[in-house]
Amino acid sequence: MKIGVIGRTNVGKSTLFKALTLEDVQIEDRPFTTIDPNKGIGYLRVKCPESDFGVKCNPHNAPCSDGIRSVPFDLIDVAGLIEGASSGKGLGNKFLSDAMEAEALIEVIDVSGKTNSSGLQTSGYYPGEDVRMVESELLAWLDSIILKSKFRLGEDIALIVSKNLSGLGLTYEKVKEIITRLKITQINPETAHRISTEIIRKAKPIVVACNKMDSVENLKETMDRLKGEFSYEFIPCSAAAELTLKEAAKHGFISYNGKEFKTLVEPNEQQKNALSIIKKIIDKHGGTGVDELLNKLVFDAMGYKVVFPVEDEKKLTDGHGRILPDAYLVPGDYTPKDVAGLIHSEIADKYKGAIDCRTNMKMRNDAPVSNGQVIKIIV
Ligand SMILES: Nc1nc2c(ncn2[C@@H]2O[C@H](COP(=O)(O)OP(=O)(O)OP(=O)(O)O)[C@@H](O)[C@H]2O)c(=O)[nH]1
Ligand SMILES: [Mg+2]
Repeated sequence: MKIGVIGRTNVGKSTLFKALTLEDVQIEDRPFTTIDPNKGIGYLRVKCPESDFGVKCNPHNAPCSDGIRSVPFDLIDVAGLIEGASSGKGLGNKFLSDAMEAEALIEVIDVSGKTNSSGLQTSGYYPGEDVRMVESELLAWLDSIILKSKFRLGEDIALIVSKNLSGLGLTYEKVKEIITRLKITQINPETAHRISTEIIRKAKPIVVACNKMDSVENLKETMDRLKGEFSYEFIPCSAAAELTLKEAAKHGFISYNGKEFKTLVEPNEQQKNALSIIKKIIDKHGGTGVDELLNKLVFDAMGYKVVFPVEDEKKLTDGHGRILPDAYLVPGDYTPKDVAGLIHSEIADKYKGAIDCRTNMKMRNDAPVSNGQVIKIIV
């Protein structure tokens, strides 16, 4: 599963990317710091089923700390968008195809209003302007791709359009469904725009990260205005606070479970100040907002689930004796056989059924797996 990070320049996209991946990427207070895309593995925190079974897990693909599993997914952070990108301004929009390969997008805005439309410092800027701009640039970019679809009378429009959009992870079936529903029989600027709008609204879930919430006084006012004006999900967050906590935890100074942190080593004065500022932010907002952002996107908007496949349904181990070794993010309609295919195509070929390890009952082969399910594939 892949998520793309997009947004106006200098709003904190790379900071969020770094907070989720801990990759060493460039972060600076100036426009267009990122030029080439940053790609890495991000982690989503979910409850480990170990306590439900009274065992201690021995993770392989998804590390566990204090009963919280960090489940991996692909993440890509791209260059900043500015007005007119679709007609070549700034860094243009070629990098958008990298981000739009992702199944879903996090759009970052600076909710503090301290970054203007050129990515420079200001005050009182309304970030809804960015939401509007990003949407119109995405639409203009999609329109231009769809308008490249040349077909003769009688040809399947969906087939031609979906070929042009194939890099965006949109299947023929999805494009066909959109074109049929919108009753589109020809491609022109007006129909192309209707298809683009439908893709942005329905086929590519977007959640807006209202970043830099640590640096804003009128958060509620801005959030209310954004929610009143747009139909996106808006989540306040502080990527910088999340990054500081993740790095401190990585170096063993603190333990951090996504909600609260505990100091493990006596901090120096500078660290003490930084942690006390972050504690105030966390106490005020109930966290850094980053977990909530990911949960909203992955579970609510994308409808994904986490599954824990095992080989031995009694010991909950894999072939190497590791307890609850893996956690996978899967689309909501995945059946046990689809999960088998994720582990290995050979396992899918030999698939004979699956067992729900909580109930010890055989699972239905045609029903989707449930979120948090521990399953044994019978081969
Ligand atoms: N106060 C505050 N500052 C932040 C936060 N996140 C990022 N910043 C700052 O915002 C500036 C830009 O951060 P980047 O992550 O480089 O932003 P970007 O969107 O990737 O920028 P470009 O790649 O240039 O488009 C840096 O000075 C960050 O330290 C946050 O949560 N709070
Ligand atoms: Mg960047």
